Amino acid sequence: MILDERVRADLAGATRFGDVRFMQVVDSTNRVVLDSARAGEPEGLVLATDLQTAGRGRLDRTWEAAAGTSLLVSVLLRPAGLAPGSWYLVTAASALAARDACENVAGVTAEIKWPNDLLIGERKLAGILAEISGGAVVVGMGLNVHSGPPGAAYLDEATGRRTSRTALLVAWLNGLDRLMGDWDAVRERYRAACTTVGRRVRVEQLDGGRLLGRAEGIDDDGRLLVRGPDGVLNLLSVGDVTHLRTEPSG
Ligand code: BT5
Repeated sequence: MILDERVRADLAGATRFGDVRFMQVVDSTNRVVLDSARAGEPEGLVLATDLQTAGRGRLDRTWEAAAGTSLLVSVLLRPAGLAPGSWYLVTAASALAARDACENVAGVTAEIKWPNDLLIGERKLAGILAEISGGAVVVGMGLNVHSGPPGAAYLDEATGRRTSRTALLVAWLNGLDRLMGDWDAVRERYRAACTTVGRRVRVEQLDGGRLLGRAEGIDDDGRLLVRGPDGVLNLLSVGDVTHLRTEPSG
C-alpha cells in the first residue's frame, strides 16, 4: 500500500488525521493504536498495514485477510462532548464514511447491516471494531478490496477492476473527519442507511439465545428494536444479525 508524504501531508492539512503511519506487518492495528491511546497519544493517529497476524473481530473473533489484499486500518479518536451512551455514533460515522468511500471511489453501493457491517448482497465486504479506553475510541476497519476469504465480498469482484486502497483510505478518513461532531446528522443518516431496519432478521445473542423477528428501528442509544413473534419489542445492544429473505419458519 502506498502512503507517500503527499498523501500524509494532504490528510494532515485537511483533517484531524495528522499522524498516518504504515507498517508492512503487525499483529493487529487495533492493538497497537489502543496501546497508544492508553499511553496518552492524542486524537488523529492512524495505522494501516498490509498484513495482520492476529486481526481482531468483535467478541474475540478473528479477522482474516491475505497480505496486501485489504484495507486494514485503525484510527484513534477522542470524541469530546459526546455522552458515553452515544459513542455508538462514532462507529456509525465510520460505517457511513466507509459506505461513502466505496461509492465514491469504486462506484459500489454497499449496505450497512446493524450494527456496522458493510455488505454486498448478503456477503460481508467490511467489518468495524470499536474499542474504548478512557476517553478514547479506537475504530478499526477491515475492507476487502482485491480479494476476500471464501464467502466474503470484495470490491474488485464487484467492479471488475482494481481499486486503490490508498484512495479508499483517503476517502474514508476525509469522510469520517467531516462526520465527527455532526452527531444529529450521523444519527439520522445512519438510521436511513442501515438496511436492517424493516427486514425480518435472526439475531444470535451473546447468551446463546436466538431471536427471530422484524427489525423496526434503531433507538437513540443505537439499539436495534426487534419485534418478536410474541409481539414483544426487544432492545438489542449487541448480537449477530442475519437478514432473512423469507418469513422465518420457527
Ligand atoms: C468485525 O468483527 O466485523 C470487525 C472486524 C474489524 C477488523 C479490523 S482490521 C483492522 C483492525 N485491526 C484489528 O485487529 N481489527 C480491525 P465481527 O463482526 O466479529 O466479524 C468477524 C467475523 O467475520 C469472523 O468470525 C468471520 O466469520 C468473518 N470474517 C473474518 N474475516 C473476514 C473478512 N476479511 N471478510 C468478511 N468476513 C470476515
